[in-house]
Amino acid sequence: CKTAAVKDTVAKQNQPSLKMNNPIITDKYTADPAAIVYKDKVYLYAGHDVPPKDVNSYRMNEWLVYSSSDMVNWQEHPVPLKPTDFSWAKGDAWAGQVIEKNGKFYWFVTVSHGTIHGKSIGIAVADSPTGSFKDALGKALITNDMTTKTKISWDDIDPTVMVDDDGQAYLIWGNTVCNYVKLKDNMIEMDGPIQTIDLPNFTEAPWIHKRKDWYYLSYAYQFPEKIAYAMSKSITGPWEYKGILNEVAGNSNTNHQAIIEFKGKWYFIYHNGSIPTDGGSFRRSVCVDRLYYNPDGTMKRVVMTSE
Ligand code: FUB
Repeated sequence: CKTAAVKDTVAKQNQPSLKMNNPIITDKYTADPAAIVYKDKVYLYAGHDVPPKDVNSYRMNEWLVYSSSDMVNWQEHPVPLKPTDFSWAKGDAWAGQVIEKNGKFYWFVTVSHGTIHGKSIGIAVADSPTGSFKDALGKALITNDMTTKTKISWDDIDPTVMVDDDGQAYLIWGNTVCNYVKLKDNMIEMDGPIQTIDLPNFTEAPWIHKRKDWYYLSYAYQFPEKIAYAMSKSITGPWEYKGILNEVAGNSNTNHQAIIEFKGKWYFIYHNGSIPTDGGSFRRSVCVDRLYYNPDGTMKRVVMTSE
């Protein structure tokens, strides 16, 4: 069969493969992974899916943090942040990303705003990658009334952040429309107008990373979500679409990726709904698989451990 042959070819290209024991966390449902490498460890941040039995909608009341020295054994740390740590928010621990700058850890997160319609992006800060994190700004950085292009309540979600080689920080986020804005040196204020990036079938979950002299902008594509990506020589574009990086991950309509290099290897961190009994779109689980590049800098399609 043609599909099997293609999969076999991709698997061979991606050798040697590592047994990752996916999903990597099985005692809790974890979603929307983000990760950073700091001092020989990986810190993994995730939302905690906790819908009551028979409820099929997002219920996420806190974020979780784990660390690992080998990408296989993960240590859970105390809960580092909750939406209730933002006095202006009313709940919903949706996706975010932590970035380190000058010894401070800034966590850009999605929450529901208490008084402004829809989702907002807030920032928490800590002196350690495991927290505890505190509201850095005392208000939301991005609110739905700043970007009302699609009129949906969840169009300002899923922040990803990068500090470019010249020290300029950028925030990228969105659902349906992908937005970006420069950040001031203090990391907690915008520095210029909000602009948009045109990406085919952009749904949500942008993740920015750099390897050699290429910038990569991966994102959730269509729905149910695959992960696709574009490449550019500049973080401000122009972006060239490069195709699908990851197929729909088992039993979950959403996918959400983080891409990191750790000890010379690249990893694709994502979620699926693969825990037997009640795993699914609202009870998700973080997984890790290896990521490989082609000589021209494009990324090979990720072979999920479950394939
Ligand atoms: O977990 C809530 C939302 O589902 C995230 O913000 C999206 O990326 C999708 O994973």
